[in-house]
Amino acid sequence: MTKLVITAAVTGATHVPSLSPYFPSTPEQIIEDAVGAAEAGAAVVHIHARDPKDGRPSSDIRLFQQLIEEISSRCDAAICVTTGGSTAMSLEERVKPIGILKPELASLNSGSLNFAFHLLAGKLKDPKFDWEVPYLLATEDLVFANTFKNVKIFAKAMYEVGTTPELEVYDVGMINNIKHLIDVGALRAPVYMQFVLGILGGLPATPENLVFMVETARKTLGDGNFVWSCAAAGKAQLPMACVGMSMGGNVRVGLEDNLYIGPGQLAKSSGEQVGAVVRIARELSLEIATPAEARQILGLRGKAGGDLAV
Ligand code: KMH
Ligand code: ZN
Repeated sequence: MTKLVITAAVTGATHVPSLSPYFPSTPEQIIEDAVGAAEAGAAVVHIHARDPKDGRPSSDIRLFQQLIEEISSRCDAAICVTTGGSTAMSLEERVKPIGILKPELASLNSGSLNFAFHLLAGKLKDPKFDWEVPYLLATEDLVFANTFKNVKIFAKAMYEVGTTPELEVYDVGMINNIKHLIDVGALRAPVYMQFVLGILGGLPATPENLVFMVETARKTLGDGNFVWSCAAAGKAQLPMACVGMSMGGNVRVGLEDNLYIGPGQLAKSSGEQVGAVVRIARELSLEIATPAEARQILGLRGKAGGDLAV
C-alpha cells in the first residue's frame, strides 16, 4: 500500500468570489490557501490564476509566476498548474503557462464535455462583480473542448519541458481516449489520472461510478500502467474521498471543487478540507505522502528544472 497523496485544488475557474467570503481570488489569498493546505497535509496543490481586480479567471503568466514563486518558497508541495484554465479561454491561453513556467505537474483534460455550472447562478444572492452571473449562465451553452488534436498539443508541450500530465477524467469514455493516445505515442504510460466526478456533464459522483472508472482503467490500461486519484465536486467531495481512500486511491479536495466543509457550512479554506481527509485517513491507518514521497509515487521530476524567467 503506497502512501496517500492528497491534492488541494485551491481556486479553479468554476466558483465565483461572491459564492463565499472565504473564496481565494487575489494572489495573496490563493497563496495563503495553497500554503495552508500544504501545511494541513496536501502534497500537491493545483492552481489557477485569478484577476486580483475582480476575481475573474486569468491566463496572465505574471500571475501564475507570482503564485508559483511564492508557494514554492513557502512549502515543498508539488504545484500542478491548470491547462484547463477557464471554460472561456482559448487553447493558446490554456497551454501558454507550460512552456514558460515549466511546472512539475499540469492538468491535461482528456476529453470534451458539457462543463455546466449555470445552476450556481441561482445561489448568488448579492454578486459583487457584474461578470459573475453571465459567466455562470454561459456554461449552460458551452462545450469544454478537448479534442484529440488539442490533447496532443497539450501533452507535447508538457513532455518538452519535463512536466508530468495529470490527466483529468470526467467520464469513463475518456479512459479509452487515454488508451488511444498511449497507443499512438502521444501519452506515455504509466499515466496519472484524476477521476473528476460530479461535474454536470460528466459522470455523477457515486461510489459505483468510481468503481466503474477504476475497473475500466484496469481493464483498458492494465494494472501498473496508471496511478489514480479521485476528486468529487460539491457535497460529494468528502464522502467520495472516503470511498477513494478505501479503494487505495489518492484524493483531491479544495475550494475549486467544493466550497463547503459540511451541510450549509462554508469551508474557511482548502486546508480545512485537507484536515478532514487527514483525520479520516489516520483512522483508516493510511499514511499521508510527503511532497517528496508524492513526487516518487507520481513520477515527478522535482522542483528544479523549471525556470520562471518569462
Ligand atoms: N476549470 C475547469 C473548466 C483543470 O484545471 O484543468 C477545468 C479545470 C480542470 O479546472
Ligand atoms: Zn482546475
